[in-house]
Amino acid sequence: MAAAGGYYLGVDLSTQQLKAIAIDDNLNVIHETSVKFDDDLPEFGTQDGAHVHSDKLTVTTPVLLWVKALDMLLERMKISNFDFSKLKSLSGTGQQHGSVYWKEGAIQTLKNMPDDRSLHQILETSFAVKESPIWMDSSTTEECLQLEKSVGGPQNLADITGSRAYERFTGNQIAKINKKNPEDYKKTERISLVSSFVASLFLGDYAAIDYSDGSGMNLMDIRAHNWSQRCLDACAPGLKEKLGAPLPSHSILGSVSPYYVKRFGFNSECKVIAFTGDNPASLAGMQLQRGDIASTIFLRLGFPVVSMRLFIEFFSFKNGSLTREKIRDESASGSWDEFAKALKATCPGNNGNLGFYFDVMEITPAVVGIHRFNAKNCKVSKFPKEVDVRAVIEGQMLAKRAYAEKLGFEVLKDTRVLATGGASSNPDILQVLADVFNAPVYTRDTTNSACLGCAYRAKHGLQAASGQSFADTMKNAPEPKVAVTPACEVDKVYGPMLARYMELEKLVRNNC
Ligand code: 5FX
Repeated sequence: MAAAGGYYLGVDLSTQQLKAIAIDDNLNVIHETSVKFDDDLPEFGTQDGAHVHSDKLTVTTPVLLWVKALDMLLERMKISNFDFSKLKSLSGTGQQHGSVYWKEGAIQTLKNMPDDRSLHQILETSFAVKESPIWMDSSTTEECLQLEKSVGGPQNLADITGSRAYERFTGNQIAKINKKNPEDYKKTERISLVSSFVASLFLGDYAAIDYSDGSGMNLMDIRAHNWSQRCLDACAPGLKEKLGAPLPSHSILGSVSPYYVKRFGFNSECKVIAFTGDNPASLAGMQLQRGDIASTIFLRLGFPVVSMRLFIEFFSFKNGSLTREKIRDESASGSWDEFAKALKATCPGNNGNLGFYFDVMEITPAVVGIHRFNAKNCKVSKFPKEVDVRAVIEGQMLAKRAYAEKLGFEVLKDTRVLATGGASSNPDILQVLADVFNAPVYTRDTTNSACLGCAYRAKHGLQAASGQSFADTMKNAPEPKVAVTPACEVDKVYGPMLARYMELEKLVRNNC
């Protein structure tokens, strides 16, 4: 068990930024740093952390951007006098499904990193594929159909892996690379997920993929907790060796590479705990209890892995914060204050006006475009500005509730909605969330629950070795606080509106 007085680090490589949160032994946050890809690393020319290719379906991020971001993050921590020597362990998380292709020989480079050079300089030639496919990619429909066919249909694939084939899932992305760029695939000695890639950088060795993130690849037999040979064979040759064996999410992978000890003053005993996907990490950060709802993903604890995957599937929306920002720019002069004024100037239910704002192809429903309806259910091309603002927020919240209910979720008397992510610091948006769910919304001090969750997981990883559960580790953690409560009688508005939302969604789906 870890002695008192240590620090634990969580690292989160999300779509738009790399972030670190350190906590002390009492689980208090003692340090936060971030690197924003577009602003801090403009030389890579990303927009919102990604390159959207001309077909509008292929979405990638340069892998060296991620490497350089880690250099920058650690330098920033060093400049702010963060005491790396007190770190007992670290863990982390990454956007799910994205993949990194290590070139033949990269393992030797990783194991022998000279401390007088940046990671970016050391690893410049270590990747067979320079642009990593990420979760926003939807270019692999052909590969999905092929994979489902090879195992006897979508249901069979779901029985094995927990999900039907999805374009962004890693197996289909790997199949595309093998088909379109077979030379790159051949040159690849190891494939990491975004999460296990960052773990590898800290470890100075290839890090195992954890069971949880591995279940978002369309490749894992989720009951056997191992790769399904049928799925591997359907995607690309020799894949098992390139993936390495998956491990439980609390596994200690080893100590940090001597590179970090010499360059930043890490403790040589600092352990690297397996990294995982951002959605499972968020659950750890939010400390969900049975019956709670989390606002970025919706989950009731206590489900087996199959259902958990299904829940994450249903509650991953591509059109979230970026779509809200777009409407803020178009209808609220690019200002959150104006956006808040517009929300306050309109009433719950928006006088019957309702909108679907899918700036990019949504995951569920698979629809793109902006679809606005007036109170008579007639499609209109525009709303007045303040109506547009309320419509985008109500539409997003109604979608969350509608999909939660589809899976059997019921709002009970003691239901709490736990909000995380950027919008959780905006009380006016939270008010709509509370009203649509007719339940109080709770928030934590940090908006990044995935990163915080990994700082908690880092601590738990050390304690798990002596049999402690995650709940044991968390027993003295600060509780989330009530941020807003629902307005009176608001369920009378949103109850009927939810039914209308589902009807209109059907219409939009059929018309697209
Ligand atoms: C989950 O399946 C998703 O695709 C997204 O939530 C990504 O994990 C976002 F990073």
